[in-house]
Amino acid sequence: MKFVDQVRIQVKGGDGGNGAVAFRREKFIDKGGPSGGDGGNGGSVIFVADAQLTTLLDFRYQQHHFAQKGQHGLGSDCNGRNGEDMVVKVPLGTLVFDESTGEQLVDLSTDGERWVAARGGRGGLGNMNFTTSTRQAPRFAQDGIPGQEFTLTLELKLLADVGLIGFPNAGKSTFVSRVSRARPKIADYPFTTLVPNLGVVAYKDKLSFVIADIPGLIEGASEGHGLGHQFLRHVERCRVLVHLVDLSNGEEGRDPVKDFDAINHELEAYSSVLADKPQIVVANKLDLPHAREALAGFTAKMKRRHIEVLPLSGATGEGLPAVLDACAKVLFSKSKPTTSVRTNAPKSLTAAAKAKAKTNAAAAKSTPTVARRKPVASRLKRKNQIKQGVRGRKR
Ligand SMILES: Nc1nc2c(ncn2[C@@H]2O[C@H](COP(=O)(O)OP(=O)(O)OP(=O)(O)O)[C@@H](O)[C@H]2O)c(=O)[nH]1
Ligand SMILES: [Mg+2]
Repeated sequence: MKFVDQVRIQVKGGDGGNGAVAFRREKFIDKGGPSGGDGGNGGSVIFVADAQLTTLLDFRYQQHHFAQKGQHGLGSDCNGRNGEDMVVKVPLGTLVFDESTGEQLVDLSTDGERWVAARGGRGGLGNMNFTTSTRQAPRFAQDGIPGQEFTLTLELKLLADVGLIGFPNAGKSTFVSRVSRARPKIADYPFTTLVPNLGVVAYKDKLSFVIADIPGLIEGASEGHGLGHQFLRHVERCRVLVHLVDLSNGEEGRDPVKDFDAINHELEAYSSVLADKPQIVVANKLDLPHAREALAGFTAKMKRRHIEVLPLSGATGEGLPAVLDACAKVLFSKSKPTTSVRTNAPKSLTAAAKAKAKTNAAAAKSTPTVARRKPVASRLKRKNQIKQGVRGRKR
């Protein structure tokens, strides 16, 4: 299935129905009085967070979401029917932004959470509401109010507890397939994983957590190399990162410490929030003899930085329980994480990368509160007119 994590859509609440101008006419009832009913209210567009959805793909094909209009008022004191609300399901972790201002309006991060994206307009009053002692036959009624209309940008940031990071081919997808029932594609060429995958890990004592496998990072990802670092947004909300380092790379002349630093450099370039997350450093592919030989050297170098290294072989499963325990310790224990946490910040960030990181960090820190839209002047004017009395169509 195609993975889409950013879309632009238009939402509109239904217009309120107009009030009716009508008079009672019956045999032997002369001048029966006004009997125009009220218009029905327009339906609203309501977003509901749904844990079953994982992509915004549907919104690529359906970009306009218009709720039903209210029915106009009728004669014989009959009110118009209200328009039905339109319920739009969005994946858990969807952020909604106002397209014109760029303001974050809501963060739908709880299953079943509802948010009214565009309110429907109120129906107008029929002429039967406007009789007074001196105005017994009002020949006017109120118009319905138009529904709200907005252009919104939806952005998906998957909600996972643990994020997997590392170079391509580090064994991230293999790890996810070993610890969960997720079956991502695994192959011995870089960039096998093109979109994020989620897996649910059933840990001990009925505890479980969600793990996210994202496409591999390479040096210069923040400048767009490889698949870039756009997928890092999906591990931005994780509480702990598992950093897989492929120790078998030494055969190709690569230094695992340099690999480790390169990935952290990319995290730093993306956002300081991400770079400061607790990291569990895992040395992978230890079933291979040259990887096992490299372990002692890598562990010693990391120890000098006060970073603990957990040995693992994703292929044989050796060391898996210890990695899961380390994740669970951060996720479920109230005490501060004691697992290996990166302590050395990379030094040589370019000025552009620093500026980018700053903006990303600010965006990540922004509180996900429901912001209220500022009323538009024309809408306020219309509201006041209605409050003050009748703004009707003379008929
Ligand atoms: N020997 C050995 N091979 C492994 C191990 N883990 C993964 N591999 C192999 O390494 C290759 C890459 O594994 P993936 O799990 O696809 O790596 P990835 O990090 O998801 O790679 P991308 O999706 O490209 O970023 C595959 O051929 C795996 O079979 C391991 O522990 N030992
Ligand atoms: Mg993969």
